[in-house]
Amino acid sequence: MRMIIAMALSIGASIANADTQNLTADVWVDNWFAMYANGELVIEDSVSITTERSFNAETTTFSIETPAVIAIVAKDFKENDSGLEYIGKRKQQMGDGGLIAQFRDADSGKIIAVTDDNMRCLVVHRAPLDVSCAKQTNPVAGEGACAFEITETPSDWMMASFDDSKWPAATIHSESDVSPKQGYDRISWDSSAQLIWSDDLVQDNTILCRLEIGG
Ligand SMILES: [Ca+2]
Ligand SMILES: [Ca+2]
Repeated sequence: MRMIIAMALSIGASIANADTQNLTADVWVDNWFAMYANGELVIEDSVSITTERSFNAETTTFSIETPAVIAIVAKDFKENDSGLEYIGKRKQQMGDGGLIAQFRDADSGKIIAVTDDNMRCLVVHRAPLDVSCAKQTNPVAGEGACAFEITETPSDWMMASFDDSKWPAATIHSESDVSPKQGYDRISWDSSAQLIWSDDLVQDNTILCRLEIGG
């Protein structure tokens, strides 16, 4: 009996030692994202990626054990693997992406983490490989200028244990380059939170990004 009590006490102590934190996240992505915390899905953008013009911010509160890894898959809208949007219309274009997020302590409001170039992002969909594709009258995904490049998404890329040391650093982009649309102005962004993407806002359509909190 004494042993059982001792075990229960030690389990209780280990739970108390884990640093659980309630975070409120603001996330804005052109056009769509899903966010994981320590491998668990926290939120998916409420506006489907199949919506051509989907600009919206999401705010959510969740609890994590720190140190933690936040993983975000971000997608610029594309009509097909050519990477183009408004295909066949006067506005036919490549479209661009953009991502910003901030994480506050849900109780104190203190900023805990933000998107910036300390993050690492891997490009997993790039198209068109030649920008002249956007000028073609009949652009066909995978043909000529409209070739695309898909990089396999590692199955465990969102796990805290995943080694992202070979991924490139995220690139900070200016507000004027991203020209963030609806939803962005609804959030009071901390001055440290940066708009990020890979180094190419236009041709890189899907990126996987990781951010460490604490530790
Ligand atoms: Ca876009
Ligand atoms: Ca694009």
